[in-house]
Amino acid sequence: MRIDVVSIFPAFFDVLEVSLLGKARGRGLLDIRVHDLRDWTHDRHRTVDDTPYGGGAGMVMKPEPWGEAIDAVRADASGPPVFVFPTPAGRPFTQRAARALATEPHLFFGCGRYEGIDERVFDYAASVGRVELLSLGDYVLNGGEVAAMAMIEAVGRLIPGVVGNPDSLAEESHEGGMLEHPSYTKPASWRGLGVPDVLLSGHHGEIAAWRARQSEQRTRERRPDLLA
Ligand code: 6GU
Repeated sequence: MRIDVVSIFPAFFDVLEVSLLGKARGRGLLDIRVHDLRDWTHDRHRTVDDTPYGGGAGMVMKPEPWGEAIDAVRADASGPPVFVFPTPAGRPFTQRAARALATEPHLFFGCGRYEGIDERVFDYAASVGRVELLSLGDYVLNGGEVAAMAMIEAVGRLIPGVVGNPDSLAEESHEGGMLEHPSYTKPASWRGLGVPDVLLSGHHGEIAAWRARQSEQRTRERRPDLLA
């Protein structure tokens, strides 16, 4: 998969060089290219924002650098990417959304700052490809960078070969519509705290049934919305 990221803070994405995704990049499974939006400005101050039409607080990102960024990435690719714009005004980014994006050969992440990006940028991107406005949740971050990082990690780990053992993907929270069961490892007693007997019993059927009950109970307590 190819991923192009456009941001005025490309350094946010330096950490994509470490851990599982860093390894996947080294192995050629992920081709991640991070770009500075200011490279597509032409004035001395490399301006990317301006005051909002209609008034109001804050600044809005100007459309021209974004248009050039979109065109430059398109010109350098075989087909149109899916354009993802992280924004608290987007549809919820869920595991289902991550699975859908993981099947795409090419994603473009546009990271906005300030009060947002001129709306015409989304209209223009939609005229040349598919556009997804996606939100991590009901709270506000200072810009799209941290949200894009979360989305890139959630999508990247679903690409075949990135996570070593594919079985570990199937059993996670949000893959079966429920939260994952609790996990334990050695020692069997730690600071006076034990491990549920059933996990030490060796009865695979009973273990599976216990885990299923734990998943359901935990989902009922913590995330009743998932069961509704
Ligand atoms: Cl995707 N962007 C920003 N700026 N804030 C957010 C978000 C995204 N998701 C939740 N809060």
